[in-house]
Amino acid sequence: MNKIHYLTEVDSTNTYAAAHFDSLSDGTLVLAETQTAGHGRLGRKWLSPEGNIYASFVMKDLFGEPFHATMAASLAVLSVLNDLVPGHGAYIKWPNDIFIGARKLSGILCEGVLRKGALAGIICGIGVNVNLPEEELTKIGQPATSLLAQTKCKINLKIFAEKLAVYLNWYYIIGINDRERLFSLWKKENRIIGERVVLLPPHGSAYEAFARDITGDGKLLIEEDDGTQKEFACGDVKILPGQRNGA
Ligand code: BT5
Repeated sequence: MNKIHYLTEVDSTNTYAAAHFDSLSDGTLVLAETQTAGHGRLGRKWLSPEGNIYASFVMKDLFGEPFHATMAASLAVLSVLNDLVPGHGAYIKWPNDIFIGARKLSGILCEGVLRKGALAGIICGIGVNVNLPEEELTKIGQPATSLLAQTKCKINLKIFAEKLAVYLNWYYIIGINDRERLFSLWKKENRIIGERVVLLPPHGSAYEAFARDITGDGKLLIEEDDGTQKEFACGDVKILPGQRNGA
């Protein structure tokens, strides 16, 4: 039986789940109708009006790095889309996004919970734009989309959330038992290998390179124009359309 903890309004489901980590059982999904302080990476804001999914999944089994939790969450969102939105065309965009075309549909933020200075668990935050109308999407600072904008159909959020809880637990179990399998399932759904990309490190300026591979610990292997290969561990990536090079 999957556990869903329903909230109406909250500051952030991630903040709530971290604050209640000890009393929430492993595999619980905290779900809110709206967030007043939804956040992304590096303190960025996550726009959180009613009509979307704002959820945080509690993982107490430390089966890998926080990045493995992101993998499980991305695959769970894609599985829900496969069930509810035939022909959705969504894909994973390294490191933590789900896109349709060049627009962001969903973002994932996994945060560690510390106890006595050691990692005790991971809170896996998931935002999905489900029934957000076009006029709300324009308030987001980058190209974004929703399932409503894509299909012109409203989706029942309760059904979405229930399926999400099932698939999160499913990929969590896969991760606990077979991390390699989780990684290969996740890697297959990425659409970045062979693409020309702009890399934006958290500190420093943007530069272009080709994305060549994703390493087993979730880093992007890039090739610069002089042929040097290196790992890109964190930051933002933009795929440049029409410049694929499979070499
Ligand atoms: C993310 O951050 O993509 C992770 C977002 C995680 C949100 C969930 S909601 C439930 C849980 N509780 C939280 O407080 N957070 C998690 P990042 O890669 O840093 O992207 C943030 C950027 O996405 C923003 O700067 C905007 O440009 C854009 N953005 C904000 N709201 C958006 C939305 N609703 N849809 C699409 N893009 C959005």
